[in-house]
Amino acid sequence: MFESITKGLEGALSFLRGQTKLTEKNIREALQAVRQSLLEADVNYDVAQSFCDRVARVAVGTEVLDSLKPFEQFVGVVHRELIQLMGPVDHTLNLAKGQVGVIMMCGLQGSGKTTTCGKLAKMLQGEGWRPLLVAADLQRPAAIDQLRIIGEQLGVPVYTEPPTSNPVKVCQNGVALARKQGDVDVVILDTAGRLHIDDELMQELKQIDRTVEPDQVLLVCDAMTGQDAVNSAKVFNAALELNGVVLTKLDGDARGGAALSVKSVTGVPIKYIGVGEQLDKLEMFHPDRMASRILGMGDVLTLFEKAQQHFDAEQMAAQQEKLRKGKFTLTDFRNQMQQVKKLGSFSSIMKMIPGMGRISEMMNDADMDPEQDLGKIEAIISSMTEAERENPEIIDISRRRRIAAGSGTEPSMINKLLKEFTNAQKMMQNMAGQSHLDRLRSLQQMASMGAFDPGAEVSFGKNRSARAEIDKEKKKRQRKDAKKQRKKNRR
Ligand SMILES: Nc1nc2c(ncn2[C@@H]2O[C@H](COP(=O)(O)OP(=O)(O)OP(=O)(O)O)[C@@H](O)[C@H]2O)c(=O)[nH]1
Ligand SMILES: [Mg+2]
Repeated sequence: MFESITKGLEGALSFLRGQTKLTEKNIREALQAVRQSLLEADVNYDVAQSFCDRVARVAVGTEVLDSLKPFEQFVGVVHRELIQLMGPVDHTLNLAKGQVGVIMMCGLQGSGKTTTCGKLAKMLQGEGWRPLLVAADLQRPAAIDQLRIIGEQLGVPVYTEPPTSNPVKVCQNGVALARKQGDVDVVILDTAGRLHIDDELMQELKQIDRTVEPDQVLLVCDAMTGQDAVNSAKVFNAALELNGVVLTKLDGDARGGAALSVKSVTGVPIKYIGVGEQLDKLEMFHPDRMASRILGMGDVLTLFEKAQQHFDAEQMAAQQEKLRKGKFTLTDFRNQMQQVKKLGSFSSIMKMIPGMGRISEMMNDADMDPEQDLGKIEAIISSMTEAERENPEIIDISRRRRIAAGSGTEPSMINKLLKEFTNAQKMMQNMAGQSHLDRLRSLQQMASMGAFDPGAEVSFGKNRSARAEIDKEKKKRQRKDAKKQRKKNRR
């Protein structure tokens, strides 16, 4: 998501790295590069222009803070203005318990309407609502079956009529049925798409809007189509007074043009974003988090929420307890790996951690495949007996050979894994013994090394490792503390 615009902005902003002061001249030069990278990302021309004008006004007028470098100060302004551009936050669907809310989905062909109907039903279901899906796309006979299958997957009812019926009638009948039966509190209408905006489609949608009076009309836009998505949003909004946009396929959108322009051009907020084909790949849109992602600053909040949704709380608590008692085994190691895997691919997780997006890219460039490595580790642990997982020290040469054969790896890899595991075990035991304050201090030290600054040159691998850097900091602090103590004792 947004790889190319992130790279473009990084390049544009790095111009300010070597500067000691923000001046009108260097701000102007940096902004020229920012504007160029926005246009390359397919951001609407007027939007890019007025964005840069605003950043210039704010940056020039900003008081120079001694504590911030010019680069940091400027990135701060760009971050805030990006949030302004995409915001404010608006996830409201105006549903109320005891009433039947109606959400109408519309959009061009293939934009992701039907899939998004399913994703939204799943999300609402998770929040305790009882959805009904209505198949009002009678253009393609297969569309009805597509929605029916999605409904079956989710255990959500789907209202259908034969393809010879009329879409307006289907919507009216579906909503009437929901009101009568009383076991549904939100109806989601899946309407037909067209290759291009045409009058017939608009008339059909307007008629549904007038007769059914949905509480929400949401436009589904394919982010990959950039400015075309924004232009179609303008036309749909003129005809239907949209309540919001769902921007789909952001997982494949490297440029970000639609995400950055849609609100500004149409005045309609982005409410949700689609980040994958599966039905759980719908997220609420947070302009601040999106701005952080675009600037390569990560998105820890989304990662945290995902973890809360996907992690098995009981299992985690049990593992914490084992950790505390110093009983962390290979079985726990595998369990944790499996839990983390539920969050998504390795590279998608890395991108959400500040400063890590780059590292993941570097791994890709170096042809490293963490996904494959993790798969191998899992295979190795699964090829061990229960006793071996609990007491890895019993793994001798012949056991090692057996495990390697069972997992399709080499005995040397088993050695490596056991060594890594012993290190991880030690580290975890240390962490478990640390107070909250100590853990915070470790984080602070990492931050001071630039680990959370997207542009900082964090040394890793070939140079001094992050661990050594932390140890050095720790020793320095200890020496300082000891000196203080000696001084105190002398008094
Ligand atoms: N990668 C990705 N693919 C998506 C996303 N949303 C939808 N798709 C895919 O886009 C294609 C079209 O999705 P549909 O839901 O059938 O689109 P539609 O708007 O209902 O299409 P019509 O009914 O033909 O107008 C499918 O292959 C979906 O799996 C998303 O957020 N990310
Ligand atoms: Mg469809």
